[in-house]
Amino acid sequence: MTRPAALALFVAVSFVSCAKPVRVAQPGPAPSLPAAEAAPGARAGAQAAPAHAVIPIPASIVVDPGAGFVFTPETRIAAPAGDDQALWIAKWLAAFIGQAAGPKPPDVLVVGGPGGANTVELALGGVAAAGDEGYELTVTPERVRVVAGRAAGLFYGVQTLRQLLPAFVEHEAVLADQSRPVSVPAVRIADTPRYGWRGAMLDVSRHFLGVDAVKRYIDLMALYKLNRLHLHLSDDQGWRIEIKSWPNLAKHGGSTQVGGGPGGYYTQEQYADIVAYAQQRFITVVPEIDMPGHTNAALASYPELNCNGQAPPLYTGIEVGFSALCVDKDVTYRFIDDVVREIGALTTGPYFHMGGDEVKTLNEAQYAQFVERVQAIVQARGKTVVGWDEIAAARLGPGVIVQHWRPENVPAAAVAKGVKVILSPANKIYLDMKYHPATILGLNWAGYVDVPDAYSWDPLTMFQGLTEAAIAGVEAPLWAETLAHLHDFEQMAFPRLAGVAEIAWSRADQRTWDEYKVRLGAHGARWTSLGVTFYRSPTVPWGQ
Ligand code: TNX
Repeated sequence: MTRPAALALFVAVSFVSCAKPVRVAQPGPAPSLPAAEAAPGARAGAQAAPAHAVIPIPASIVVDPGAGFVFTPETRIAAPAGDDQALWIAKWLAAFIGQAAGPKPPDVLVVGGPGGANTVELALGGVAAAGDEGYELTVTPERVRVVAGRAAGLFYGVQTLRQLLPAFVEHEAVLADQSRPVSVPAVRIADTPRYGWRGAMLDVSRHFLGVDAVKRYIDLMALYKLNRLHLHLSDDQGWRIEIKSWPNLAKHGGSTQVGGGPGGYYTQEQYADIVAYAQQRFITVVPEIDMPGHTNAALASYPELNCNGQAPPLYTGIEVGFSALCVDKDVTYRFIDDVVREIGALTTGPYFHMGGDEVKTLNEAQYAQFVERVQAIVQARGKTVVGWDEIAAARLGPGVIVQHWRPENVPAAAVAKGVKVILSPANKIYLDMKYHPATILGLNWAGYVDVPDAYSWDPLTMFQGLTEAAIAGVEAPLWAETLAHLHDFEQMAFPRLAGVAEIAWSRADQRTWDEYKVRLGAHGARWTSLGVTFYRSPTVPWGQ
């Protein structure tokens, strides 16, 4: 694995990385499904049309080859009385169908009991598919029924229904005179996720992405039942969120980006709007302020955060590891407390990501003390600490979550401390890694990661010494040194992000690349309808 000089620099000398190279457990071939339990798609030959193309594959799905449900202009969507989230989901579905099946979107009704014939019924109640996010979806010629214990499950059931609908419905501007049969196959699905943390990270620091672009990514995450959006809000090249008590962070620190472009930042109102937009789609925003390293933008904005009292110039290159807050000054901790307080108050979710990666200018004791002090600040502000795997070198309290990114590092130190881990192995799901040597965008320090490589691994066997209970889940970071526009981000995320979602949601014994690639191929048409830029990897049999 070669890391380009600019980025390799620090990982190689990092005092927080493991001293000895440790063998990484190689994932074996994924077990194939026993014939009796095989999902219908699994029986299709590699190039044959799958019986369904739902991603992530549900825990249990039976497709009935008989007649399915057909939306007509009279089809109604019924929501249970007294639940605002369920009503919002029903309206979302009506807007999604739009004019695809008739002259106007389906009517939404609020009902006390069953919705009747020609209805898509959303119901809250006890279902066999347990948990906060599970659901059951039944489609017959008479009606569609989604039942879940909680609203999140209804939302996921509706996303599954969405994927069973023809791809043309995804077009935003389907007009009534273009309508055509909108049918769903008859199915019985009972579904529940493997992991509670199913994440994607956007690096909006190296290149800034505006609010609409972030919302677009949120929408695409929702299609695949991802539920954590980690926003990397600060780095050497840019500070991207307004902090009212330290205004120069955004004003000066946010004024540029890699390559010297104009940068940008979210006002507090805009950030709160992103948080609310994500929350409606059952996605929790995880804000990251990376520290003590990756802080040049902050150091450039406030001289007092530097040990020598002098602000460095803004930085627009892609080196890492050269900057650090002055960890011996009290003002540093007042600064951090203000930042955690303001961002924490705007963030409805429980998490605060403190970064902690790639620091080369501090010694081990300084680093560990810093992590412990910040941990206390974050906890005092009522938030759960998340940090990159380097933080496992410090004393961590219960409830801390460690995000594993370095393929050569094993999570043993973190697991021994009783914390949970998020798996983001760079050689598998760093979405900024090039697909192959001719890929224009991206980096290659962790290797080339084509679509089968990103899919064909299992969280439990990826690293030595992990137990299922220690794994909070899986997250795919998208670093943006080389990505200037949303379509660049999309080109690197798709198709790989869909596979990440399946790794995080579906059981290992349900997954094989040969079966998955056929379902994945069917999503090309959906992405085309949505206008998503994606890489047409020759490893995937793309449908029409
Ligand atoms: C490593 S992952 C980094 C980032 C870079 C990325 C590029 C991590 C915690 N640090 O600063 O952007 O590699 O792939």
